[in-house]
Amino acid sequence: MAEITPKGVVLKALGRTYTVLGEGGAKVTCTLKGNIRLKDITTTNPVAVGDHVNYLPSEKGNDYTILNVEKRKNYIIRNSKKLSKQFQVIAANIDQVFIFITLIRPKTHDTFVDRILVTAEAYGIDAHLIFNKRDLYNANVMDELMERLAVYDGIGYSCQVISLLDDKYIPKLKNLLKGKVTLLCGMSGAGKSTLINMLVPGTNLKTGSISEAHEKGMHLTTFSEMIPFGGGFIIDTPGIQEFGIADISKYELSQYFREINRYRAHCKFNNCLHINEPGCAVIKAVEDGEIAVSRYQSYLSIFNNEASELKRY
Ligand SMILES: Nc1nc2c(ncn2[C@@H]2O[C@H](COP(=O)(O)OP(=O)(O)OP(=O)(O)O)[C@@H](O)[C@H]2O)c(=O)[nH]1
Ligand SMILES: [Mg+2]
Ligand SMILES: [Zn+2]
Repeated sequence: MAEITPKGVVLKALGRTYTVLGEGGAKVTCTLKGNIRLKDITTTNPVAVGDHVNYLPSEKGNDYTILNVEKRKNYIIRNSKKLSKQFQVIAANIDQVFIFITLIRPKTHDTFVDRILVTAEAYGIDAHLIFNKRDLYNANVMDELMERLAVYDGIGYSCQVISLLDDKYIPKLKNLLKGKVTLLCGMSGAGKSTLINMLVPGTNLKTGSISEAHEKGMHLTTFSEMIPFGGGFIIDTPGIQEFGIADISKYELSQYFREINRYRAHCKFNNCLHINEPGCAVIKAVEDGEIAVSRYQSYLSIFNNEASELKRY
C-alpha cells in the first residue's frame, strides 16, 4: 500500500484508547482498527507503549484510528495471569532498562533482578542497575549492598548507588538517559515515578509511601506511560512482582547469564545444561566461587519453571 499516513509513537495505552505522539510533535488520541493482530506472540494487548504506528485522522479530523503497528525491535512482557501462556506487552522498542533495586522498603530479591537481566540479554537491551534509597541503608544493609555490587559489577553490569532524596545523583542519571528510550522497572515503591517527577517538572506522576506493616509499595502506578525526556523517552511502569520469560529454551538460557556464558564452552559435553553433568565447567565455577551462587540459583529457577524444551540448535 503506497498510502501515506501520519506516523507516531504510542505514549499511553489505556483500555481502548491510545495517546500517540505524532512526528510533528502533536499528541492525538487514537482508537484501534478492529483487526490488528501481531503474528509473533500471543499477547493480550496488540498495541503497547513504545510502538511505532501509522494512524489516520477521520474526515472531520477530530478522531484518529491506528491502522498498523510497525515491527518491534524488542519488547518486555509480563505473564498476564499466573501460569497462563498469555503475555502482556509492557513496552516495545526499548534501548535500555534501569532496574531499580531497593535493599529495604521494599526488599528486592536477586531473582527479580536476574529475570529482568535475562530478558534484557535475550533482546539486546542494555541494563543499568540502580540501587536506590541509599539514605536508608544501615551498616548491615551496606554489607549486603557491597556483596551485590561485587556480583553485578564483577559480571560487567553498570551499577549506580543513589538516593532520590538528594539531587546530586541526578546529573549522572540524566547523562545515561539522554537520547535513549529507557524503561524503568522495579518493585512497587522502589522510586521509579519519583525519579521521573524530579527529571521532568510538571509531570506529577502519583508516588506513594511504603506500607509500614509490610515494607511494600502501594502500586500507585497502574499503567505504563512514556514521557519525552532529553531527546529520548523514559517509560514508567507499574511495579510488578515478576517479569515474564517468553520463548527462551533450556538450551539457550545459559547464554543470557553473561558470566555463565563465559564458562559454558569449557564443559565436557557441548550440549551440557549445567545441571548435574560430569565435567561441567559452570558447576565447577560455582563451586570455586567464580560464579555467584545467587546467580546460579536464578538460572536453576528459570530453567525449571519457565524455559521451554522445544528449541534445539
Ligand atoms: N528514603 C527514600 N525514599 C524514597 C527514595 N526514592 C523514592 N522514595 C520514596 O519511596 C516511595 C515510593 O516511590 P514511588 O516513586 O511511588 O515508587 P514506584 O517505583 O513508582 O512505585 P509503583 O508506582 O507502585 O511501582 C515514595 O514515598 C518516595 O518518596 C529514596 O531514595 N529514599
Ligand atoms: Mg510509580
Ligand atoms: Zn555445563
